[in-house]
Amino acid sequence: MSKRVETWRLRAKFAAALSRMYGTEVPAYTTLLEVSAEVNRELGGSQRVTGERHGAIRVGNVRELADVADLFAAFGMYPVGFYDLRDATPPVPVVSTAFRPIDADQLEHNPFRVFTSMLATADTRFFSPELRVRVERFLAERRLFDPALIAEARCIAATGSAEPERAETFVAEAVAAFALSREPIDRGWYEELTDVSAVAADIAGVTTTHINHLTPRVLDIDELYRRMTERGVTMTDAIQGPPRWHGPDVLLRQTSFRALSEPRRFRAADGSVADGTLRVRFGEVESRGVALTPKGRGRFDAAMATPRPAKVWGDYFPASHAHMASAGLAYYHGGDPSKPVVYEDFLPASAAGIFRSNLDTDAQKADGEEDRDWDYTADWMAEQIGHHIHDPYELYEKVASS
Ligand code: OOG
Ligand code: NI
Repeated sequence: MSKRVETWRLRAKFAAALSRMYGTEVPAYTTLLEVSAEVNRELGGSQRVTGERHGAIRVGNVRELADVADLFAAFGMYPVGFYDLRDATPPVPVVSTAFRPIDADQLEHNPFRVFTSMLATADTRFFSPELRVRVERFLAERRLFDPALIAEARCIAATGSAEPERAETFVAEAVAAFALSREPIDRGWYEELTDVSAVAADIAGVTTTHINHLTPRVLDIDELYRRMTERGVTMTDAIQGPPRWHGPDVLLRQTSFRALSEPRRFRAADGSVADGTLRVRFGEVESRGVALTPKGRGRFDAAMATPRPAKVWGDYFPASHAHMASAGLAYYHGGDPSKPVVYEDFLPASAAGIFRSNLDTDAQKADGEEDRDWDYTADWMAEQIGHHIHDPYELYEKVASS
């Protein structure tokens, strides 16, 4: 009998196959991969860093999110953290989690992660009760994933491995679920949602989901920014997250560029179908630093809240890992300051910035509706999708002590 394929191998295949698909869909992504690999090579990047990616997807409701959770569990990716992007300025009408491996050895094998957002249709600031009903009906009628694919994912997750004969097709079918669709888009519906929020249109204006971006990790994001600009790719104006400085890099720094318009087909009210374009996807690159403890994160948030974080960074953070460790600001493997624990998660303010960098318009609040539906919480989401949502700090504690 041939050997079963473990979840981490499935995850590595899934990440690689998504990357190949996205490269054919968004050519600028290939340029980004080339430049990132070049920078990493020059800086002696490890195997893990060069193959590392995160993706982003967006879904419409908890049923779809539950399917995503079941599907990703087959790849050893579990929901970690809860991000409420409605809190951002300006707000984005989604709540999110990130699916990723959670154990140190699994992260070492392949750390692929997917930031996954769900449309907050219950938030009356964005959706009038009448529009909410129509959006929810539209979402209830579509099916993002073949039930057979989800059933198979559940089996794989339960056993922790797949039959070798099925592994390739399982991965291929999972990847296909995130391809950009050629289905005609109902123009009137898409435009109505765009008036509320471009994100709402991207999520609920179409009958499928798609990879929104795939992001390589680079060791020097400032250098990458320079080289992409040299190649004529216009990056969005800023690098999101903490400033560059001479001390240890913390958490996550990211930057993005807008993808070009992509051809899509639209159906008009009279039923006729015509070619058009949409500009919803983009390129992004990230560099990752050390994971901060709650105490370190408190300092981070305070520094980021100042008008010029770069100017005051040294008032908030010591300039060496040894001092970071002794002050209890960051996680280190076995407490050894030469072994920082990599930050594996995301930053809500940056995530909202990434969403925004890609939109022509911000979300419009519904007139006179200042009420907010507070029901979206991590516990609520966990219960709805039937999966525990891990607390990132607990995971870092565990990784640091293992
Ligand atoms: C997700 C944006 C968040 C990141 O890297 O912070 C994100 C999205 O645009 O769907 O991917
Ligand atoms: Ni991203």
